[in-house]
Amino acid sequence: MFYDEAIENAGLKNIWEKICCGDRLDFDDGVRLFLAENFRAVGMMADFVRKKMHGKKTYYVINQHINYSNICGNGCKFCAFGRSPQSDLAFQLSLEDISNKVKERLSEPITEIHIVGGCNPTLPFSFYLDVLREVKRLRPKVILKAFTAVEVAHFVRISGLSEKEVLSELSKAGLDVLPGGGAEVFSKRVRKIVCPEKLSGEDWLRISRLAHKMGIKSNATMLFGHVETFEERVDHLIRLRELQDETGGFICFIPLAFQPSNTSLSHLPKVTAIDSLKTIAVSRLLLDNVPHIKAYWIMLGINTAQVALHFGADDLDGTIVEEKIGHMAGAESNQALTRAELIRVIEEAGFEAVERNTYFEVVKKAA
Ligand code: V47
Repeated sequence: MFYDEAIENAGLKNIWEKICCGDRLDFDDGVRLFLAENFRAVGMMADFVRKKMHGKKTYYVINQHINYSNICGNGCKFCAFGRSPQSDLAFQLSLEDISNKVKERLSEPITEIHIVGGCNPTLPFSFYLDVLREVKRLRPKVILKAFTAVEVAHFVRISGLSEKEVLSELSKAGLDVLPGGGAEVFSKRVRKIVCPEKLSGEDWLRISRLAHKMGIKSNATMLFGHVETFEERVDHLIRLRELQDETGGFICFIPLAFQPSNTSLSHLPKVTAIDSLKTIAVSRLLLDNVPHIKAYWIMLGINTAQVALHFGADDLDGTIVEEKIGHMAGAESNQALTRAELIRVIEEAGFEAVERNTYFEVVKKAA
């Protein structure tokens, strides 16, 4: 078989044998995959696993992103979005602004609203609960994917409540799922360089664990292509896999390609397509217990995201509209795609486009 020969020539035969037997890959396998010169051989293995799990299905969601504020005290070096409260470019949406953003798109078949922002020291916890209640009032059926573990930790600080109480209040106000942001790379060394003020990797994992145990599912991300080593990427993936073994609460994993423009790390080169494709493939191969791998077209660009569907990814995220975090850091992709554009990109790549909701339940289309 062509697969066997290409993979054997790439020196990856024993990893391929493990994959074919359904055996779990270990840390060293992960590092070897990143170091492999033949990225196509790594991609073939990931494609094999992806096809076994999802066949020709590629998912997308009709969603809306709302960034409520860029005011943030964390000052992460990779971020072009956050601003101090004094900055001319600082913004803070009022409850009415957010309400209007939802109202403007009420006629669209949106199934997910993704709400995130900076850790704004001036807003009370009640604001976030009001946001959830208001959005659910306007769109009762929408799935609210809001506030990362970083924001949850911030709400704990400003409210004086415990993590469990904060999550419980958010859930009562309408929160359904936590988005995967803020995980960055769990390594202490990396966080000390790129986000020393942010919650630790252990804190991120603990809040995710707690959410899962309370019945709140979540996503997970990894921000790659800055100061981290391949070993640190593999460590990140294995720590996510361990938590997933324990809780089963992660729906989807999203490798985020670092966009350097307008950040304190703007001297770093842009992530290449090869590195992005390899990272997606290694993620698919190591995260054998996470059902979905997202090729987030905002950060990858739509062309690389399309190819990523052959490298282990089975999801493209969605229509989005008004993305700020990646675009302020120089992402060259569009701000939005229509459903027709997403379907075209998926079908042209040889896959079957399936509309999903946040939980990856298939959305029945109106006839
Ligand atoms: O947490 C910040 C990352 C994340 C940059 O859960 C950057 O479905 C690249 O988490 N270059 C926010 N990345 C985005 C995110 C996300 C997106 C789409 C779907 C989901 C989901 C989650 O973006 C941040 C941070 O890790 N980020 N700055 C940058 N310059």
